[in-house]
Amino acid sequence: MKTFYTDAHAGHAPEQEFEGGRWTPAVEIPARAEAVLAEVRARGFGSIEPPRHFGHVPILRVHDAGFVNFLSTLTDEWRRYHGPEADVALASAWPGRGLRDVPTRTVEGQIGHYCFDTATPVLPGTWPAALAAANVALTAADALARGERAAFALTRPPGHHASGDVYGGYCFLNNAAIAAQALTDRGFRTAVLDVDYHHGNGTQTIFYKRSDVLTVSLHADPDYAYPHYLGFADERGAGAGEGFNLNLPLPLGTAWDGYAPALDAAIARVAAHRPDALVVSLGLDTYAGDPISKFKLTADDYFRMGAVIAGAGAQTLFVMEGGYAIGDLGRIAANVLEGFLQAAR
Ligand code: OKP
Ligand code: ZN
Repeated sequence: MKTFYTDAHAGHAPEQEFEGGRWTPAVEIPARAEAVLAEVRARGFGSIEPPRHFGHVPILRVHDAGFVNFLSTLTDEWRRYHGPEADVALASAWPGRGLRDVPTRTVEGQIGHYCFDTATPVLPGTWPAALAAANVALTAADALARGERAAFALTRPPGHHASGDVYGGYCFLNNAAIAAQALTDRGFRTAVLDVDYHHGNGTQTIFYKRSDVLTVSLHADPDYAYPHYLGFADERGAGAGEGFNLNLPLPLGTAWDGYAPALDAAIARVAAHRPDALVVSLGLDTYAGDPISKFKLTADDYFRMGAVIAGAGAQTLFVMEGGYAIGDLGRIAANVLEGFLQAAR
């Protein structure tokens, strides 16, 4: 299995995030991807290749042009408003209920329209890094189109919280959705399986009214976990997409005994869709040692996860999402890939 990677992600290196009423050390940092890269290289799964550049067209298949324009010019506009030294763009106000969600002339009004939380600082290097991650995912998708059984897009920043026109949750461009759309555009019947601890609200929203791309997610119940406002079991898709979104919210403290039956149900739904391509949003924050999450999977459980995913029988694109236990992150990511490869042969 090839891995696709570029060090361009390191341009997005937040020092702090605003969460829980205070500035805390950022957890979505370059060391995450570097740890995974080192372990994937050490295990020798296959070559590690740089992305090619696909331009804005495949990104605009998923994201709104105004949103892409806003993100790509945000630092410039932020500095115009807050002064040349300002390098952390973060919303201070949102168009909540009763207010008018209108396009305003200045960045302070626009940022609350395009962002949904305070945990996602935009720095001068953020847009190039986000663009590079989308290109990593697109290059890996192209490997599937060329016939590869599987590929690993080692992306950061992650993507699954970003919808067509809203960013947040450390995510800017939805790498997995962009890849899933590119595969669909090349004639693949496509499903997305999201195993990140947090519900992939962006991915769900992007495909919610469509039956061509199935979206399935296992995650911490939004009743107690971020992103709080989406990811409940009764969200099944709408219109033509009715029945093509499956949420499997899980309780606090879920370990493999509770996780495995839900993963089996998820894979059964995926297999019933008969996809040619399966895009896996590979979040690794379900790990017992994760600093921001409350599930209890062990390092060995990730071999099992990879093997179960192979059972879907589709060409599989792993796209990295969250996972913050940096000391073990490489090992658990590689365990998924190794479990998959052993079961898929
Ligand atoms: C991104 B990904 C919990 C605060 C959560 C944002 C989490 C974003 C997760 N106390 N803050 O899905 O791993
Ligand atoms: Zn997560």
